[in-house]
This record gives sequence, C-alpha cells and structure tokens, in this order.
Amino acid sequence: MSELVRLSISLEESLCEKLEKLVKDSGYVNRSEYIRDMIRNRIVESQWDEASEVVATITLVYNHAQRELSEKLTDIQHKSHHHVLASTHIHLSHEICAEMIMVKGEASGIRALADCLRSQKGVLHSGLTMSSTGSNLH
Ligand code: NI
Repeated sequence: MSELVRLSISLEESLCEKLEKLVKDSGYVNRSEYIRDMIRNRIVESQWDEASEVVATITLVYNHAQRELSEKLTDIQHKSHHHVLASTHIHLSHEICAEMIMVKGEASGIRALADCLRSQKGVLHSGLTMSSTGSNLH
C-alpha cells in the first residue's frame, strides 16, 4: 500500500449532498473509500478500450435445440483456449441453457470473443462484464 495523500476538493453544495447520499446508500463507511472506488472504476473502464489485460465474464443464454449450437460454442472456446479460464453450464429449462464463461486477456481479444459467441444463431441473449486484473489499482 502506498503512502496516503490528503487532498481537498471544491464541490457545489447540492453536488456534495448527492455525494453524501450516494456514500450512505451504498453502505460505505466513509467518503474517502467511496471516492477511491469511484476512481478505481474509472481506471478500469479506461482500460477496456486498450490492450490492457482484463478479467471478464461472458454470459450466454441460448436455445439447446438449435442445431449444432452447443458444439459451435464449445469450438469457439477451444479456439480461444488462451483466453478461457473456466466455464459453467446451467440447464435452465428443457430448451434453454445458460453458460457463464470466465475469461482473461487483452480487452480487444475478449470483446472479439464475446462478439463471436453472441453472434451465433440461437444465442438469445449475452452479456459481457469486464473487470480488471487489479494490477494497477492500488
Ligand atoms: Ni444445457
């Protein structure tokens, strides 16, 4: 942990009240911790368009009955085995499957993998949640 630096900022009263409400409603113990997390979030978001490494989850909801779809999705993951850390398959109903795929790699590669998976015929919904490897957040 690096040394703490104190800084003072100027805010309009109304904005400050909103900040206090956000801090309180989010369950943070103090303002500093809330602002630290806000800054970290912005750092993480700024990395998503760059070549920096991210950790992410790709969620797919798809139709099990769609011909060869399961095989295709597995195939795509095999081709990206250097990105895929793990995956979990859930049978949601007779027809519908969900798959959560945990991945790590450069943001552009992860985005391309998510796009490739979501564009397969029979994929009903997909989500990409990107985070950070945390290496430059402290
Ligand atoms: Ni299934």
